[in-house]
Amino acid sequence: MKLWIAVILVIIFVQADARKRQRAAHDDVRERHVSSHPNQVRVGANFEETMVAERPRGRKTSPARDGATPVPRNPCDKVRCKAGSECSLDANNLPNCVCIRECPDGLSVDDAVCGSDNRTYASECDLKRTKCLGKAKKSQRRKMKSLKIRYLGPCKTFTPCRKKELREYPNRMRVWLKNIFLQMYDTPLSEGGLTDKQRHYGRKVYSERERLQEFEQGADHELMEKEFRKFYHIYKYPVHWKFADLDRRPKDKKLSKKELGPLRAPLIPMEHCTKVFFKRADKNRDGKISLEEWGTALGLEAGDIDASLLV
Ligand SMILES: [Ca+2]
Repeated sequence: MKLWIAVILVIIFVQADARKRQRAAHDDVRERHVSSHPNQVRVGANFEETMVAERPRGRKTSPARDGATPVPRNPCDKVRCKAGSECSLDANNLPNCVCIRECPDGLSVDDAVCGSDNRTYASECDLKRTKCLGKAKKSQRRKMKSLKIRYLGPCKTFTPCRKKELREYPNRMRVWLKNIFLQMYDTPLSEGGLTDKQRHYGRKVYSERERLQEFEQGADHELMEKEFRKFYHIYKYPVHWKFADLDRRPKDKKLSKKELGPLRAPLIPMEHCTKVFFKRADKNRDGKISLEEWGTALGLEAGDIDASLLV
């Protein structure tokens, strides 16, 4: 009897051991199958679920955090379109530059610009969009190619520039340049402020700022002239700084009409002598303002016009 009990116990043990080995072998095979596809994490029974859980291999998608579906990168992200156009995806999901479909609305009169065609546009975007659409039409292409911003604000009729006003113009311009320079001095470089070199060259303008008189619109010309003579060497640097700031493409110590654009655009509606001033400044009539012409028009002595200050 005891012998039979012993035999039965041995059989049960052997069967249990065999089942255990079988399970272990099966798990091992499953594990090896999964690990042979290192980019796959099994999360479900069907193919779709497995693919969703696939780890990102490249940088085509944003990483899936918290198990969320990765967001594919927009093909337009790295496309830069010309002014007046924007990137759009075609039927094949390929990026294309097309004319801006809609400019922001609900703008104020301050956003309006006057175009070189003497038409008022609701915004800079509106002008550039019109130019883009016009260039696409053969009949308008030529005309539209030259369309640009003449000045900021709605188009208006200017009274003629009188001789006296033109004579006083450099004084107002110098004060304006000095004020912009001081504003930039306090602005961080990351927000368009000055470089260390520019701050170094203009440190005297900044340290003496409290001594410089502020002039309201319509200030007496004689007073402004007197102030300029008294602080001549302070006013000298902002004149050079602005020239260097505008002289960008190409950096050739000459200001083309295009380079002068960012200065003229806000100045023209405020100062109706701006156009005549720049025309007169161009002594040799080559359509560009050299550093000498710029400095002379703004009242600097020939010996004080210094290219080494163009930083
Ligand atoms: Ca230039």
